[in-house]
Amino acid sequence: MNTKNSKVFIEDFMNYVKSKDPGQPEFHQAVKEVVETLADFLLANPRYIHAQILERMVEPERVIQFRIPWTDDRGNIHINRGYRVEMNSSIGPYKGGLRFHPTVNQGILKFLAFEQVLKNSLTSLPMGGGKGGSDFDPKNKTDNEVMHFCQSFMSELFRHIGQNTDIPAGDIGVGGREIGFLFGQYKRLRNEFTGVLTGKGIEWGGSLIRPEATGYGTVYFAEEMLKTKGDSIKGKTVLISGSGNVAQFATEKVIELGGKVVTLSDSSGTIYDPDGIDSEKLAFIMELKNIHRGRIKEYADKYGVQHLHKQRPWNIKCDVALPCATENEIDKNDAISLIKNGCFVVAEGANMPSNLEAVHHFLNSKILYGPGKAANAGGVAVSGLEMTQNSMRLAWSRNEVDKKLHSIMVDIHQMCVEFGKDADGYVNYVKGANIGGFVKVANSMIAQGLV
Ligand code: NDP
Ligand code: 2IT
Repeated sequence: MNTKNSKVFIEDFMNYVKSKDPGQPEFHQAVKEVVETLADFLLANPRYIHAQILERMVEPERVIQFRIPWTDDRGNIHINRGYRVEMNSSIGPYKGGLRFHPTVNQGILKFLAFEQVLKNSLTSLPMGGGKGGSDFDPKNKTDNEVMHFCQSFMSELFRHIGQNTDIPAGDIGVGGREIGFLFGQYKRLRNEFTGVLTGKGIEWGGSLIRPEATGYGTVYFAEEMLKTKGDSIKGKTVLISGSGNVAQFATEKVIELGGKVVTLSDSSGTIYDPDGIDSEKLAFIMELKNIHRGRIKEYADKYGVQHLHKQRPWNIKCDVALPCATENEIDKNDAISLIKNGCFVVAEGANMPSNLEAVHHFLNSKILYGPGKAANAGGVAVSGLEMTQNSMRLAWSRNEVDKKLHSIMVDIHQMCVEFGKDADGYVNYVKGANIGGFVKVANSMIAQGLV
């Protein structure tokens, strides 16, 4: 196999992956992005090919699928499907979020778990990779219904997880409220209080800065990328998509660093505020989204700005784009439009928000492009720090955790530069993140034998 050139290598490997699981396009996409940038490295380091590391890495160590029956407030019975993909435990226990969204299926969770393995490795903390969730839609459900669903979900999941085995956290549709209900049920079933979940409330074992960590980390990463050009976020016009956990705290950090965020969005559309979202307006959004669970359009109504119905932010002029909503929210046309309008930094708060054509366009245009597995690793990194604090039965101050988060993001950026610098000096952060994340996992797999 190592005599083949990389194009053939990539094609052969993708045929292998697709023939095994033909119905999982998002998983194929995530694997392809990695294999495209790893091929030359693997061909130059054939021991990874001989050990079939890639073939092993695309095969989850375990996939759990289960039934989740629950009743709504009117007494109607609903059946959802739950999953946990335990992808790779070579450098630590499985670690990764839970997503509650109607689009969740095994292929989506495999893409997320595959990304998570490399991302967690990049953090330098001892965490393997996993991802789980359900096709349950938390929209328009009462707190009581969400609690009953979470209790039913955990009534099966609890037997598969544990503080040294698999430690879930939040993702789309799973925030502080859901983690609370899930933790309560785990504790009740196991009769033990452990750090089995991260993103816990601050009064019961959570870490300061965990809610902020993904958004802050993404902006720290963008700031590091800008530094390589002697530049900074200060004074930059920034587009952000989404208006959930990651988007909110990315906005907060951009404001703090002197940038101007002009958009946020949800699945119904985008608000465009040319004057910029300031701290007061952000507080309104946080209350709207986290307490009233309303739609972003209400911001447009309140502040008299445009709501672009069913549109994404990417046609608006900016310097920096931070996609923080969901996968494949930037296609090739969006990428072209972004660059045409002057955007020269893209840092991904979301997982795989750019499709492959968009990624190729960013790289070919030689802009600063930070892929999700590097740029959004701050969330899981602080989850790792939450696990450390739980093990020590201690809690660190806000400043201490934030400093550690910042230094982890600086280190990840540095690793991307080390492994991703092309001959012409351009830093291909995709290549850097993929090789940087891969090596430790691959070496550990070889050291641990065929398991
Ligand atoms: P939230 O559920 O808090 O917010 C998600 C936001 O994205 C909402 O505004 C939502 O709008 C929007 N969104 C979700 N799906 C779609 C869709 N199909 N089309 C358009 N908009 C959509 O999730 P998070 O902020 O936690 O997660 C956002 C992204 O960041 C995800 O890709 C996640 O995997 C990633 N991520 C999250 C981390 C974390 O710590 N939470 C860590 C690393 C990455 P609506 O309400 O209308 O659905
Ligand atoms: O995609 C991600 O990194 C997350 N959703 C966070 C995972 C975690 O375990 O904190």
